[in-house]
Amino acid sequence: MMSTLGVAIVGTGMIGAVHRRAAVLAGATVRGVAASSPARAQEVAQAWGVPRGYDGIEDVIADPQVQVVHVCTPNHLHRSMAQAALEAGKHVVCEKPLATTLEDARALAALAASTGQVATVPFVYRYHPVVREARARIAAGDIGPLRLIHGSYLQDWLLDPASNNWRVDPALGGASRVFADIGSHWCDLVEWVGGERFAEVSAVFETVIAERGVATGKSFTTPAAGGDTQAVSSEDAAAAMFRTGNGTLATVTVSQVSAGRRNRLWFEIDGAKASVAFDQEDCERLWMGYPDQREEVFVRGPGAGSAEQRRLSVLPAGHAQGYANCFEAFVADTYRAIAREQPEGLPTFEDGLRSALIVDRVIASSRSRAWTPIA
Ligand code: SOE
Repeated sequence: MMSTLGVAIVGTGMIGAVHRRAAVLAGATVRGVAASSPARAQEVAQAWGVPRGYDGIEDVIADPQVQVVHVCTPNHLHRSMAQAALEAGKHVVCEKPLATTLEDARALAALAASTGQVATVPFVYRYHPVVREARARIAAGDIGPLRLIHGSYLQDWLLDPASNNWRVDPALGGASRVFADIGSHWCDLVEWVGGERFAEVSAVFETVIAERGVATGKSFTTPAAGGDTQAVSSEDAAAAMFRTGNGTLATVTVSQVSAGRRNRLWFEIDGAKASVAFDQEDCERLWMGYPDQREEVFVRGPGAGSAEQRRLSVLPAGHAQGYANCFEAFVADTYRAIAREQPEGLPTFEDGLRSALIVDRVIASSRSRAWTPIA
């Protein structure tokens, strides 16, 4: 009998725990965990009930029981950790952004391609069943040639000036914060769903909170106000206009300071025959609008729609699925690829590199204030 896949989780923040749950549900065995210190790794290993708390990445890659390394650390560590794991012959799931520079993303994608190991990046919003439905309908020509793409990705977890996080510090998060962190998801999704690639960009970055409370290491919680503060240099919000290779205009607003918007990734793709819209915070429904006063809402479920929509609908209609299911499907598909299957729409290091290129050009445009080619 084939033994189960052995995996290690590197990084124990919110997303490390999400990776761990998805790995377990996909049938893997979590062999151990690495954290910001050996003591913290031991603590989390105990809490998760996994055999090993690794001292660091060297310890992880030396473990022969580990076939897959999940890199869930702050962004500045992605390159070295993913590289070490690939060079040790492991498959890798690396959090986005794949790297904090285009050069590092290029090196990682080239290394992954040369090893032939599976290397994926969790652009997980591709795994909402109704997103797959939108993609299938657009590919089938249901909305006609694209006329306009628009949308936003808004959050509010950094609205409070007392809140802070490693993402805010360019040394740890990279030169772009909000665009690399969440604008990257929007671009990946819209290019993948709409089937057109952005060819040029004009972008503006805005830092609206100049000073923030000193980072505590605890994200997504409301911190106490009144402590020491530090200057902020990364952007809280951004606006970007793109033009695709086919000439379609796309616009997006991204923000982490928009009250009441917790994780509101929204896009609309308008075609010559119909428009299609998706809202991540209402992710069981896909809206379509027609010029003859008809509107349609497609509801997620295994009983209708495209093959991929049905495949990813693991619960009956009306039994809400969401973010965690997307992550679980993404990790399960990564493991299927390791078993030499070819799951549809699996985001790889090539997609991570594509995203790094877009982010690099968005940053360049925000600095030069000029339309900038994405090539
Ligand atoms: C924080 O902005 C965050 O957790 C991102 O890092 C994720 O990629 C996004 O899916 C949700 O928000």
